[in-house]
Amino acid sequence: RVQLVTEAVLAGLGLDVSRKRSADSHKGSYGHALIAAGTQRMSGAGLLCAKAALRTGCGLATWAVPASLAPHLLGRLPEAMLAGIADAGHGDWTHVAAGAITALAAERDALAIGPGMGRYAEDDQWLREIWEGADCPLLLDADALNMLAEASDFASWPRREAGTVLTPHPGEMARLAGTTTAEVQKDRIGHASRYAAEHGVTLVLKGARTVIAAPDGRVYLNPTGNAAMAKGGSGDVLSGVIVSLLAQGLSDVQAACFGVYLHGLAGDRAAASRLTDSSLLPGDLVEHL
Ligand code: NPW
Ligand code: AMP
Ligand code: MG
Repeated sequence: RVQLVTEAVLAGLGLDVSRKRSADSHKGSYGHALIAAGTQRMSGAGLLCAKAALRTGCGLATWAVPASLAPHLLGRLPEAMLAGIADAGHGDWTHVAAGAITALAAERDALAIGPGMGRYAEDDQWLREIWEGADCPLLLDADALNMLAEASDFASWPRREAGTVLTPHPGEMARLAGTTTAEVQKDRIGHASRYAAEHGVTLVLKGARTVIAAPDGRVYLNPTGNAAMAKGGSGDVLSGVIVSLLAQGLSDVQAACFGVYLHGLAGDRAAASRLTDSSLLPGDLVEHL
């Protein structure tokens, strides 16, 4: 049965959406998110993701980038910690050791990987090392999904104990499922729910009326959001929102449903604050979280 995401449904998932921070809480009470995202060419994706994570309430965020890119990002997001990971000197993720990411993840509460990472040949085993090595909840988006789509042995990867959330747009879903964007759009619920059940992940199929499919067969449709959000960077913001909720201790299904709902609501409020729905920037979504 397909359910529309409402505040009542979120409450049914065990979420208190009007929860306040308790007066004696501190940054350690709200989790530490790790965001491995961005390259020379697409540092904005990492910036949007990390900023959205902090705006969604995690207590700490570390933004991991290839080391040679780090000096160019100093001061861009002062609230986030910047972790430069040894690279080949070009500001991209080639030659960045997967073990360096899992080592950072071991000290943190959730990991998002993929936005603005770029695509490299034969990198699916690199992703597998992270899939198996990171024992915190994991969110895969954008180029991490493209890596996953290259992994012919994905069916034999071990099930992760901590939650796993995948956030493909229809183009990325088509690559994962080995089909076309048009076929995905013809049966969005079918594609999302089959993939989630087959691979034991929570799958968020983005686009107007985002579908959230849980590994146990539950399916949700999100009513918030609008076409003003159809601009490069909106998805990078969503990854930050969801990883922040995972770091705060929400389960994969809770974080996916609440995150998609909040992201769309921020988009609705941001769009209402503009004169036209053409002028919205994904950065505005972050300010309306
Ligand atoms: P078509 O053409 O319809 O078959 P890609 P990307 C489809 C980073 N970014 N409904 C559509 O396919 C990302 O994080 C960095 C239907 C479209 O042509 C990634 O790392 C930014 N179809 C990287 O760029 C800002 C839809 O997918 C194709 C659809 C590449 O990501 C931008 C494009 O997908 C960007 O976020 C929908 N709702 N949505 C930055 N400022 O740093 C997508 N499609 O080839 O995977 O490229 O999504 O731009
Ligand atoms: P991405 O393609 O990765 O940048 O993700 C785009 C984000 O914007 C996803 O969260 C989509 O659900 C959202 N989005 C894009 N277009 C629309 C739309 N027409 N209605 C609602 N949400 C949208
Ligand atoms: Mg995207």
